[in-house]
Amino acid sequence: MATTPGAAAELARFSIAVPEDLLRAFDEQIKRRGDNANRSEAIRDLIRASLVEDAQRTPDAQVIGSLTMIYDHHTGDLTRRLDEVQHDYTDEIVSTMHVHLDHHNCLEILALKGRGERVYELADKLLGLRGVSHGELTCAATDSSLEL
Ligand code: NI
Repeated sequence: MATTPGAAAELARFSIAVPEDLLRAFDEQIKRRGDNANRSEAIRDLIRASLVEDAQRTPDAQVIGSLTMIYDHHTGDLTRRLDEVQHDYTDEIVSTMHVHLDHHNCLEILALKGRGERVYELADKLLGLRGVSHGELTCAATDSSLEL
């Protein structure tokens, strides 16, 4: 690929390892988005979206939300590590639900309430564990939005 003339920033190149079926599904999604779409642009969009999401965090507010995770419980010592992290956030984790989806996959939903900084830290730690294939933190309200 040629470098973009007049680009605001130098382009850095990196390579990533992705399971083939995941890459195939991603390419199909890119194709649906039109002629100008390509992997690099699609990944840049994902990075920007992730940074925007981070920028919207409210570390000083009390937040109320849920964390959803799907993971393969056979992955290394994942279940022990998930447990270990959660035991450090007993003030923030109000309730948990665990569903055994199939032979491999577990769905776990945590109801969370606490200072944003702690809630985001917990979500980052859990979603960053190897073997957690899907995950999303949803902050439904803050203490001040509850009064609106
Ligand atoms: Ni399970």
